[in-house]
Amino acid sequence: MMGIDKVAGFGLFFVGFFAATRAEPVDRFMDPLGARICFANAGASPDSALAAGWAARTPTTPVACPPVPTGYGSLPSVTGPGDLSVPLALGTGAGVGTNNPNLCFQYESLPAAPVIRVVRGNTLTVGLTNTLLNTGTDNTENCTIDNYPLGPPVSGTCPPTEEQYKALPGPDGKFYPIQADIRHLADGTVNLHVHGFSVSARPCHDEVVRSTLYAANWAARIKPLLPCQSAPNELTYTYDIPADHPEGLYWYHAHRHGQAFSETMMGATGAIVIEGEADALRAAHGVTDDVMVVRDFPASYVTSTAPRMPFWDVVAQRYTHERGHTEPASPAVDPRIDRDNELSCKTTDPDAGGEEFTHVTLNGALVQETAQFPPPDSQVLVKTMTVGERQLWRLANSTAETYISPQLVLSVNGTSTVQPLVITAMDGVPVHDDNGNRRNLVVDTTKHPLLLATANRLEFLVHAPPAGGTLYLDSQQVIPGCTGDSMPERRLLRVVSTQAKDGSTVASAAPKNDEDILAKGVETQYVHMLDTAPDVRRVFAFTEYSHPFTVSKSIWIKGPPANPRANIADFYLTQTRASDGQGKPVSIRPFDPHSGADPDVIIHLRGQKSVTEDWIIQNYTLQLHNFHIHQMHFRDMTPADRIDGVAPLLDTVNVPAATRVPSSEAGVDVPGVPGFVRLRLQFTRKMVGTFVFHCHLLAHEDGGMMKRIQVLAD
Ligand SMILES: [Cu+2]
Repeated sequence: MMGIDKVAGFGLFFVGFFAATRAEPVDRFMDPLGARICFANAGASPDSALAAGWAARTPTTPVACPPVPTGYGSLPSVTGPGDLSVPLALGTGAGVGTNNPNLCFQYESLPAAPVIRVVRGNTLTVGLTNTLLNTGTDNTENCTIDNYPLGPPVSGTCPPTEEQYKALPGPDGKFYPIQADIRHLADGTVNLHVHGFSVSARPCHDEVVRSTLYAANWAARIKPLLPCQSAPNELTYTYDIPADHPEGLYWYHAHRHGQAFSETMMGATGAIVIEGEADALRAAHGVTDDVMVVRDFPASYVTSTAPRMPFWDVVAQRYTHERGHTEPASPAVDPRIDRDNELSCKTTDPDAGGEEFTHVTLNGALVQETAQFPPPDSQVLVKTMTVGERQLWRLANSTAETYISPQLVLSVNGTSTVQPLVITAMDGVPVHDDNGNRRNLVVDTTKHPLLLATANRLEFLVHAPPAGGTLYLDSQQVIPGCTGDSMPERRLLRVVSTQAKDGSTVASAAPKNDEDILAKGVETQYVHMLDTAPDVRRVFAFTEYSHPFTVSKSIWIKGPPANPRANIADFYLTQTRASDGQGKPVSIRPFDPHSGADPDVIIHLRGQKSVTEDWIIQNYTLQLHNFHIHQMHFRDMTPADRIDGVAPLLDTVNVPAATRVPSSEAGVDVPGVPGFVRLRLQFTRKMVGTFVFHCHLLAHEDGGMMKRIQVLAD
């Protein structure tokens, strides 16, 4: 039966958030015996000589992040024609709002994390140095997520109240910023993921489970360092970018399991542009680009007008309900899903979500929100273009937890019209038809709203408004489902035009759909993907169970938790069925990076060039999740996701929520038919290795909604 105590009411915010960061005893390599790893600095290191030398070293002062910009500005770039080497330091500073500690990837004295621009076919080397200082007792590990108290203090060696985590700087005078309302393992370790890159998953390349850069004052035990680490807080990543790698916008961010959410939300992100012939063609036509990075942070750090009441939006609703269950091929409900213990909603809870948890920044500057939409122009970030100018806008959703639904609105003489988006690339891949020929995709966002999940990128061509007119970049309201967070409309940017040198006040007519700057490149690696029959079919399930249920049944927590909490959820991703027999019963065991267990999916190439698989990802919950897999792009074959006939090639895709149906209990709604997407993936020899796939709402990922996949050449 569905107990009323499991209902998310006031607790919508907690359901989506606190629950997520709580689940996993993170770093079992430190303490293989279990969840509590709050120990003092004791014991021999696997590499004790190194650790001793390291402990004797006086850590340098953390790199200081540049001040937060007060207005919109283009991001600085690091670029070069061939192989590119980019030394980055992870530093800390003040974010927007009050007492909002930030992280940043700093390159020399640039005013923001650099846009790394590298031409495909070259090698990108990122030498990362972690300058954060850990302020835990004896500079060892702070408490695990599981011991962060939401209620009464937890006894033991861990700090008994969360007040201790708010102290800035730390009691030893050193500074490791801990975001007060984000509960996480705060030991200052970090690593790096290049999102969307089709490169090696081996350590020293794009590997995220084993790779660790410790805090600069780390004096406790360490794992043996990788060959590309000259010190525990340094790691040099090498990315060999294939000559046929899709050209477009990518991004880098912190991916340390248990801290990815916090560190990404605190700003440990940046953009990467992989350049190719399209850039040269645009440059020849005088078309520049502007990289726009959206980040998010907890709304509690800014004083804004009261959160706006969510309202129903028929268009955005499509993303949660209509899409999934009107699809005739909707997969059946897996009989092993525990329908009695799924997270539920009150019937009065809106599908628009609960409290507004995050606010956003654009290229580091705060996006103001006001009680009424739209806000007055004076409160909107402003950018200037020249009359007649065309630009490629490269928009990255680099948030940890926030959806963006971009829309362009042109206002001339008091009349506003939504402009079609002329899209050149999605998730870094130029748009192309099923035969591999490039095209631009013209999308009317009033009819087909685009929903950028955390990590999605969109590249589109923008014409400057005529003199006296204003162009706005908005984010439409997003309906995440009744256990999600509220995502209201946001006005991200307004554009005004300065007069052109020739005095003209209107743009000269551009060729239809900007096809004059459409490169003739062919996406060779994806041409035969759609007409290749899949070798294996798999089904995966996103599930959320109420915390008391999973705690009592889970095998990953020893005994009852010290601090049981009711209104929270646990997050899971399970392979439920597979035509090669790898399907398993639905898991109530969250991802454990150090379990040493077999990968959840094993792909055997058996000497073939590639293996093609079809995956159905089901969402049994009452909120949007999304699916991301490392090292590759996949085809989104879901019929409803096709735009103008194109099945998008993505690295991250939204999975709509389950339908919401009344339960036998009055006043309680439960998940009905799961939402789903149908994906085609092609595994090739360059993917041989072990990597991960997960929900890219990073609180869910940290909370366990992640799995490991291994590609074998055998
Ligand atoms: Cu999720």
